[in-house]
Amino acid sequence: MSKQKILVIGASGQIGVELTLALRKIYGANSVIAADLREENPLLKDTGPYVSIDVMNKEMLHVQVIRQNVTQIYLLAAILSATGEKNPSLAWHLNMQGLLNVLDVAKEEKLHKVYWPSSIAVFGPTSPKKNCPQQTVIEPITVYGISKYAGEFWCNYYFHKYGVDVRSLRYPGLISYKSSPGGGTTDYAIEIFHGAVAHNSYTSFLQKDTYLPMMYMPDAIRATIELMEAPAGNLSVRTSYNIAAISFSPAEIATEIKKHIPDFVITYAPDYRQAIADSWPQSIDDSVAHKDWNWKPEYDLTRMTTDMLENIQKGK
Ligand code: VAH
Repeated sequence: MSKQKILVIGASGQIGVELTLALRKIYGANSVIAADLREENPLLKDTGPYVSIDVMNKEMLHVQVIRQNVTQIYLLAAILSATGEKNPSLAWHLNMQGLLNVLDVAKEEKLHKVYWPSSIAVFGPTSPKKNCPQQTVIEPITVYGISKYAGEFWCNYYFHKYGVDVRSLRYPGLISYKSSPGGGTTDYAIEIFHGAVAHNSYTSFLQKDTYLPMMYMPDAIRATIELMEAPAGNLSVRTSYNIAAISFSPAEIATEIKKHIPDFVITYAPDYRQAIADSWPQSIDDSVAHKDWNWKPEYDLTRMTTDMLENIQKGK
């Protein structure tokens, strides 16, 4: 395969940091350029090149792609569900124009591949709650979900009309300890671990029986890389693939944490994010991803909880 040069836009974010580090392990430090509008995340320091890029500035993006001989772009920059509801027009503009800028540059420079994440947030209250299928009624009620669903159709369009090999996953809520969550409705499932370690307690902004599809970050990173390395001919989905790992509620994850921290106490104070969570499915059918590129998760709730607590306690 010709030498790859990967540009990760949004590299300082929750997913971007871990994806950049994983890609550098595979392709070599100098083959993966980390880019963000924000400062370089400390976890990326001295691990490879870092450039400041505003994905909304298409001309600047195009110049960087040419100057750095970029062959692949991973676009992680986005405004997530909870933050998006506070500033709908900014969320729509950034999530949509950022993607269109990347797709246009990929078309014009004939890039090898593009990765862009969608989310289970595309589903809405009229989608099936359990084992929500790849294709079903999809009527998102958040700006984030609307922008992700619209983005899926743009990816499909650029693939079929211009041959841009853009690939996408509908991430569930992603849980990690390395960097802060990004302003999503599923952030409680990260905050709860830090609350448990710091002061044996956490107040959940979602009700105790709010089941949501979730995934541990190592599974999400592996899914992303496995999708990007799959033979193009195996891929039947060019909007975005459902992927799944675990579904749990705040009460269930609290019970799992109590196995490690017996006096951990959870309380509940639902806020505006409850309505967003209630609009999403509780579990996802990812049989198409399994069929097309053999997707299989490796972390369940028990294994994730153990790993999260061990690493957060180490970092204390
Ligand atoms: C959010 N973490 O909460 C994101 C994710 C399925 C949710 O897309 O907005």
